[in-house]
Amino acid sequence: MADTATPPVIRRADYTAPAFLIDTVALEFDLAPERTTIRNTMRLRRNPDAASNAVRETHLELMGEQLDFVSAAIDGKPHAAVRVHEHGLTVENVPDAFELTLVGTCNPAENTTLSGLYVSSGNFFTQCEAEGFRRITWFLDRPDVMATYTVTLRADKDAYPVLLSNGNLLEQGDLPDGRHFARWEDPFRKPSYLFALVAGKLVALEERVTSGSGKEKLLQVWVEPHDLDKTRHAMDSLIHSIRWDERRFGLELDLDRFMIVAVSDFNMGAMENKGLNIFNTKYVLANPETATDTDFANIEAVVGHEYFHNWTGNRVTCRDWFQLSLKEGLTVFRDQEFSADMAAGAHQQNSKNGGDEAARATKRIEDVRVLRQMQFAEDAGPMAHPVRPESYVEINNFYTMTVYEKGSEVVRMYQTLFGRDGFRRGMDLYFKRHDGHAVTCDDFRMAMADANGRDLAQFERWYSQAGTPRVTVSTAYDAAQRRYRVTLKQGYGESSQAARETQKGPLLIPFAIGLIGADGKDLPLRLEGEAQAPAATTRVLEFTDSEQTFTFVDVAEKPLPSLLRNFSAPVIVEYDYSGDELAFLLAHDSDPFNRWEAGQRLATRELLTLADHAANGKPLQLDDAVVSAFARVLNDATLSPAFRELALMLPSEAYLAEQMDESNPAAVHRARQFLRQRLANALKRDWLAIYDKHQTPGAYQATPEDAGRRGLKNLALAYLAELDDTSDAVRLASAQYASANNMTDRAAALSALLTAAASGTGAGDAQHALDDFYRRFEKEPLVIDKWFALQATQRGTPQRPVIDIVRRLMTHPAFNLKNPNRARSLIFSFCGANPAQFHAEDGSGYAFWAEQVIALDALNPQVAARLARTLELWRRFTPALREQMRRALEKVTAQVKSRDVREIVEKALG
Ligand code: B3K
Ligand code: ZN
Repeated sequence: MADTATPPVIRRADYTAPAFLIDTVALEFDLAPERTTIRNTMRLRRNPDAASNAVRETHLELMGEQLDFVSAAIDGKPHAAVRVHEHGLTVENVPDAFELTLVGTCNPAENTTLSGLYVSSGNFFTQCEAEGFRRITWFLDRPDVMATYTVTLRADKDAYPVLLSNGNLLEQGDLPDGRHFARWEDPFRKPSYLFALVAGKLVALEERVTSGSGKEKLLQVWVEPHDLDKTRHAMDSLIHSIRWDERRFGLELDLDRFMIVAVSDFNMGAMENKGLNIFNTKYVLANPETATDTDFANIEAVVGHEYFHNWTGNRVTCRDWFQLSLKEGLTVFRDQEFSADMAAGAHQQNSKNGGDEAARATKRIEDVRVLRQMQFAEDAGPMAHPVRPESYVEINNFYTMTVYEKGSEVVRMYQTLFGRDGFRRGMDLYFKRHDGHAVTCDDFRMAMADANGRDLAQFERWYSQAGTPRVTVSTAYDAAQRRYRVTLKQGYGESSQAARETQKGPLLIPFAIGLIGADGKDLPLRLEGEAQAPAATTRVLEFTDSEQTFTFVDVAEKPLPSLLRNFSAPVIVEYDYSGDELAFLLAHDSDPFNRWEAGQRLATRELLTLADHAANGKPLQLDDAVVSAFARVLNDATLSPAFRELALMLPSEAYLAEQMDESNPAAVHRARQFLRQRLANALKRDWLAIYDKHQTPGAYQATPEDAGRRGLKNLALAYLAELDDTSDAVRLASAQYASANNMTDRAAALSALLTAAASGTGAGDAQHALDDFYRRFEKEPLVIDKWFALQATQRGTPQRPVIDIVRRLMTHPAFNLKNPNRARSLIFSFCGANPAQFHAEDGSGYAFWAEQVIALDALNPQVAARLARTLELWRRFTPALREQMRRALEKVTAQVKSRDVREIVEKALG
């Protein structure tokens, strides 16, 4: 970790099969916080498929980090020809097939990286993906080496009453000196990154379910005893996930037991270890008092995601880490579909076929929002890479929006091209061919191609091409001929440096389109050469050339095109809509995604003009037509509250800044504030009415319907807090804060009070609520995270900049840099989610950022590298900010030690 030399670059093209294979692994742990001993007995043999030069090697190279060597034996006899080095261990003079026993120790108590074996709240946990197993024992720690594991855990019985590992429990019992043991066996071959153990004082919510084929399964959600009252939702989500995978993909749980364990110190969301998923508490624990609607939805999505990995990732895994999207893109797609089906009522007995399309669309909109805000930005910066990267320095830096979210869009395009049934045929063939193996993205593509009788050679470019494609659309209507020509061109924008460098030729883009008549209804879609128009009024055009024209015939009137319906491909569409046309689409498009999209285009266009004026000191003005277009949606009772909330939510400041020629966070903030205040003041009566109408009296329910009502109601409250006169907002928010029976309403009320306080009124009410919130939830770390985050993302005033508040909170007794959730709640929230304050002209935000990256680098390189990324788009900012950001990056570059952070800052400055 503390290399000073430039770390090596790992390249996809250099892949070679391993020289040896490992068939079985027997691990014995003597767990103790400061010194855990691991005895690892492996059966190895030469790999018949290894390259010929490897066949002659008489030594074995194993990876290992931060381990102390104790002893080695081959076939039970001590073996002296062993050399331990910084990156692992070399065993000389090995036979063709043998049993190797290695004994070593590690120090879990001192392990602040949260990779490998570590201690959290006095309990033991592991995290092995991507390369943490080598911090537990020496191994061929690469995903194409798959073995079956038997694990024996020994520990003090009082301190560690629960001992868990992957698979099935074989036996457990007492040992002398107050110790006990448990022995686990995982019958499935797996790569080392899926190994896990947990030991400590934990309790479980248990449930037994019968799988599709009639086998009984034990499900457990393990938590610390005081959290048992927050496990029901995770358990329900797990049961729904199991049912959904059986129904939609015919995939059953393959173990007798499936465990989820929650831990409060965790680098990411959760981990799909075979049969023993380990989760950040944030994605397990929920009850109405402590968790918001968003938390409930996220828990369902993450529980689903990790469960779905059991087939897409575990049964079929990745040959090497360049193939990461093989499991991640596919599993994100699966969790998105699961959540969409759940929102559409798939879990209810009387669910209609396919469920409610509008509910599915809201989920789609939320996912696309994230993709465009985060992945498009990644693609425009120095970390841009294809879904299947070509090289990396530190693999943990490549668990990215591109690999996950764009990867999911790439998988979704197969379904868009072949339909649900065709996609299912491809999945079935994929498992038939590759179950139990470590494979590549090409293998998945070939399964989709072969199952559907298609040549998908061109589709490969989606995996190898970096950058966000741009599709430029032009149209022409010939009234006399009743023909409508749609011409599509594909290319890359100015900012897409990476794309221009790697350009491989045109992509196969499934481009969904509809045509809308003057009455707002869809027109029939008959393409030239077709005998008649198909029944569907959305068509997926297969756009495969750099430029292509599609001619619709029999078009009775000049249509308005609805382009890229349901966001059928991860591209930017450029088309010169007028403001009136966008308002029309916002009011009428039959594709709910594109209705929302029209509103976003309208708002973005308006906001960018306002930002430009703000940057150049010109007065800000707004066209009333924009306000009335939004007012119509807000008051359209045929639309679900959830949809109206999304439609009235303006594009984020970060997204808008990224659309400017030179990102100017202060100007964007002023522009967005101006529009919010205009919408607040002009629609005050509507907001008040919406607020009243969307109350959810009675017991809290985390249903999509109730969550939608709360979402719209709380959006109304947030707009009311923007009024010139905030007295209504302060009154409503104070009352809501005091009477709330759930965290969604309480946190929204607190946030509205903070907003109102920033404009000068109700500062006392805000402070009172903040103090009350802390006292009330002092014992709930996840809620205290919200308390920090709300303060870090608040608006701030010239007299009270948020950086001062953040610096003060860094010294709060509840702050702890070693806990990733806490670091994220305060530091990441400020640096990543409060652009106007973070990018303060005096550079105070950047100085703070540099300090925190350096401090985290010494504790936890993975978390530090994530924080380091918040400055990567520095070149795109105004000259004054750019210069200060460069200096902060240089300061960090000079001081950091981990290859994680170095890869990020060096690429940024590169
Ligand atoms: N596979 C893990 C992520 C591991 C990240 C390692 N740095 C969780 C997930 O995607 O399901
Ligand atoms: Zn995943």
